Amino acid sequence: MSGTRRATCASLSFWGCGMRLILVLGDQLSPDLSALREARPDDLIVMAEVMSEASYVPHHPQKIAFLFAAMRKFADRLREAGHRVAYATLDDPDNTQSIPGELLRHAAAHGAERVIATRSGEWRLIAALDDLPVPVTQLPDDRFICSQPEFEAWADGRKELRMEWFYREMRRKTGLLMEGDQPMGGKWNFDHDNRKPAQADLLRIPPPRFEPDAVTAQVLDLVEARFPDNFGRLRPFGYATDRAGALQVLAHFIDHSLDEFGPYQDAMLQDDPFLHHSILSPYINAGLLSPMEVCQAAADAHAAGKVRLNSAEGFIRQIIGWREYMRGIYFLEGPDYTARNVLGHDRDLPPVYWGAPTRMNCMAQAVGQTRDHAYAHHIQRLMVTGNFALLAGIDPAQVHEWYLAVYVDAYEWVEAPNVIGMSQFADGGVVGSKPYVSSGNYIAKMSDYCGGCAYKVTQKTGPGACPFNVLYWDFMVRHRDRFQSNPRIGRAYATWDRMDADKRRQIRSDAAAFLDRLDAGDPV
Ligand code: FAD
Ligand code: DLZ
Ligand code: SF4
Repeated sequence: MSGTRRATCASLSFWGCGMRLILVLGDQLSPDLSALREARPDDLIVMAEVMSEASYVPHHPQKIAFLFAAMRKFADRLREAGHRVAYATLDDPDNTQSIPGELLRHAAAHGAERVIATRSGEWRLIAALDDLPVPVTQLPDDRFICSQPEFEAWADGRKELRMEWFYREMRRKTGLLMEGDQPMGGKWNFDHDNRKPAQADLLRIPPPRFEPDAVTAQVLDLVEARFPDNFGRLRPFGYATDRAGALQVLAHFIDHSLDEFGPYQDAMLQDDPFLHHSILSPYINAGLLSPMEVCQAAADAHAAGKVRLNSAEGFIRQIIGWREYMRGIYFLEGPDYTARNVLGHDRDLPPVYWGAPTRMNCMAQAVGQTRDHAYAHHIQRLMVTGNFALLAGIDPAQVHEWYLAVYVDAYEWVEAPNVIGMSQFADGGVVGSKPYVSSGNYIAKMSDYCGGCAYKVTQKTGPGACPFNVLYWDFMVRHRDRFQSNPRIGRAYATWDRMDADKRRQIRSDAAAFLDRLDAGDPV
């Protein structure tokens, strides 16, 4: 090495002068990734499509295709920017089919002295990299608004963590929708203006779909051949797979859907999977869009008078509030979080989650669109499939694996707090102060599903009664000790206690009969 080179190298980094491997994972497709910011011209960037990542849960084929296509295009952009990139396709004969294996293969081939990575969004990969027999530096993932030390400092000493307080900190930190130190419009949260059911006959412009180009078409053939049995339809595939496409989805959302997002964000409609939702989570989570640019676009649209405040605020809260909060909780709570099960639920996930025919129209709608698009919106995930799993007492670890597998935006850092915490209350109240459970009433109010259902939502007992009606009370009674003093749902027990004793017996026996059918694998 020349004297000049040695001097340059010493001034560039304290990690030595030898060649390093820079790891870029499938959900780290951001040019300003912390690991990429460290890249020197002679470093080798390693990207790999590997079976270990593609099969640790049975991912939806569209999720695998989206990531592989986006990874291939991102690798091309890195090469165009002058980087050296070693990219292994899934069918490359030299591919060792795991991230550690690929790093070791390239370390041996190139004599690399160190691996530089951005910390993964899943504990298992962080541990796998820590265990590598070559030195590894795992840098913080700073594509978030709140760093982990900042979240931990915020959480430190609080008796309970609540998103709403955290969210206010993030509003102050980002300055989004702020007037000085006060929230725009005089309130932090405009949810009381939201939560309206949607009308089926209104014209809604669906999100843009993208015809597969040559790269995506090749990936689709690969995924079709290698993952033929995974739950979910691969085609038609319409996700964007690069930043330019993701920016188009963002612009389309801001122009056509954001204004109505607030009022209708909790609504559900038959055969309308997207309503006014943004469908931006796959792109933000994979790194094609940054959370701040998405929120800034929403705030700018409000400032330009194109979007009402309750919609801009509601949307921004989901991202700088919930999304950041969930990530903070995942890393705060540690690797055992996904094994939590405070309610002791142990029923197997029933076949209806994998598309078995069902007479429950709400479940058929939510699971059907999950199969078709690898997508369901928040209320379907929470109040249909999540609510049903919780009421039926399904093992939260199996519920967690299902959500991690079937959604195009699912990575453990965001999926687990939503499922184990918010949806299944398996963490005992770390994420939310009450379980999100409801009878069929909520679904009837927020959707048009019940009209087309074989069950009757107004019927409380008997063979035709909506299963959510009997399961709701069964759940409440089974967990009375835990919830009767909960200020947010404890009052329900007064209603139960006032009910006629025969009706209570009937509800419990209907619930038991329904759960027996579920366990037997009978259609429900
Ligand atoms: P929109 O409704 O348009 O919302 C805008 C954005 O806000 C989203 O793109 C997302 O980035 C963010 N957001 C909204 N709610 C949440 C939330 N609770 N947590 C984190 N971010 C949020 N989101 C994921 O990104 N990955 C998951 O694996 C995931 N699993 C979930 C599982 C359950 C049981 C529940 C109840 C929610 C889950 N969510 C998950 C949150 C939410 O459902 C999705 O972010 C949202 O449906 C994505 O669709 P969208 O982009 O159209 O969102
Ligand atoms: C989800 C996923 C899949 C299906 N395949 C790959 C892959 O082949 N290579 C890769 O680098 N990443 C993949 N990913 C994303 C990782 O699983 C993700 O980085 C971790 O789950 C951490 O969020
Ligand atoms: Fe779902 Fe019950 Fe309505 Fe049927 S009646 S769609 S099961 S809530």
